[in-house]
Amino acid sequence: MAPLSRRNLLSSGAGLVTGHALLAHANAARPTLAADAAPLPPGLPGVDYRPVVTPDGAALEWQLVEGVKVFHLVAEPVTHEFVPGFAAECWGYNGRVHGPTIEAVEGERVRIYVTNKLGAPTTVHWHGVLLPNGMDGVGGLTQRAIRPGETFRYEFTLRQHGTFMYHSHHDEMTQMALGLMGMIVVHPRTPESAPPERDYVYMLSEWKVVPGTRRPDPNEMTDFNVLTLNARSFPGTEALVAQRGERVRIRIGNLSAMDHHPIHLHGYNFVETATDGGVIPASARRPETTVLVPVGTTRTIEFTADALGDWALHCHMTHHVMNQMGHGIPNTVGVEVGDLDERVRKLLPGYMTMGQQGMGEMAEMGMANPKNSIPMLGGRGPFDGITMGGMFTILKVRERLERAGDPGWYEHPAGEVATNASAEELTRDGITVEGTRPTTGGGGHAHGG
Ligand SMILES: [Cu+2]
Repeated sequence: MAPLSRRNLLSSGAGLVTGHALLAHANAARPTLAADAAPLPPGLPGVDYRPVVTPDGAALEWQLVEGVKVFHLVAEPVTHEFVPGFAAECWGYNGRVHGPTIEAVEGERVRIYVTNKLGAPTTVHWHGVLLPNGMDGVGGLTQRAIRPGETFRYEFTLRQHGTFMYHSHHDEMTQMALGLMGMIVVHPRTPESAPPERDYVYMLSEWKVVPGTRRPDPNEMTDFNVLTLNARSFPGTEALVAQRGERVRIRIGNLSAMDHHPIHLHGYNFVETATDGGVIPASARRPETTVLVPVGTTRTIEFTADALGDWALHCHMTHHVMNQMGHGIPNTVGVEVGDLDERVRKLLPGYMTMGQQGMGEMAEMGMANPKNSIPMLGGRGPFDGITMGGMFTILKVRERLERAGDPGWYEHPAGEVATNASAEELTRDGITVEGTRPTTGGGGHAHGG
């Protein structure tokens, strides 16, 4: 049986097939590998699709061999940097954490070799991809595990389009905690509409790396302290960019061990257009400002970049926008420490009680960090310290992007930045403020672009 496509239906003289029959066809028994071997010609970038961008990541290279797109994944140990100054000994693919994005086109045949250069057996599961059972990559269930030093071949015809994932399906708890995962994007053979100008893809994940150590701890179940977008934490995350008026698509997969992530975009309403189960029918789409990405799923959102500025894009779980946060600590909010610091310093030089007014002050203090760790809170913004880290990045929309890469900070039109109210303004509007002193206006930070 050939892959389902309008072209096949028409050319096989089945043009009279009704929608009902079409569904029956799609739900027919999964073809075997041999029966599924009549693919469409391979799709080419720039001709059949516009490639996606994986911020802080890369695409997996391929070559054409007799009409088949051939990929090669190498599972191996990788020293990975989450943020400059903070790295860990992880497991990844082809020298990267996470693995490079596999990009292909509906209807084509792919052959993916997997070489195991780890010290442990592994497999690769193609999450969401409809394929013959024996290609599903579940260790013990659909194949024996790939032993260290072995190379296995996976081969199937892509019978759908959408956003999927790949990951180890052997000793999942350990191997996924160490980073063995990546994204898969399958472009439609005949798109319903013009592809968006910007097409980004993200993998969400979470790690436990005790400050001062270099090995993610796979035994952690709840207290993750490194939350990542494409395996990077803010301020190490690359910004997204768009020009005004462009259509933007963001595909988000989540293979965190234990958490779902509500990803929130500032400044926009967007529409959720697809899951890893397929395209959401137009009648079922709804406007959103936050998309919940449960673990083990992908969600795709789209919007038009019509608002200029630097817009935050982040997980809305507040502990997921902290870096290396420790949670087993006493609550010091509101504590009056008196001469405690002075007394403790006799025993521990440099000691400081922190957090009496929350964590924000720590972003400003510039305290020394333990070796191989990062401050809990963000980085410098154009006005102040940004008190968010972890699963946080910035969408930068500009009238015109002169060159590739980060365009710098947004230059706001005059008078369009919130700033301290002047005494004249307060008087004009009848606002009385007891016990504080209004400063004169113009307290906004003048910043360069
Ligand atoms: Cu989260």
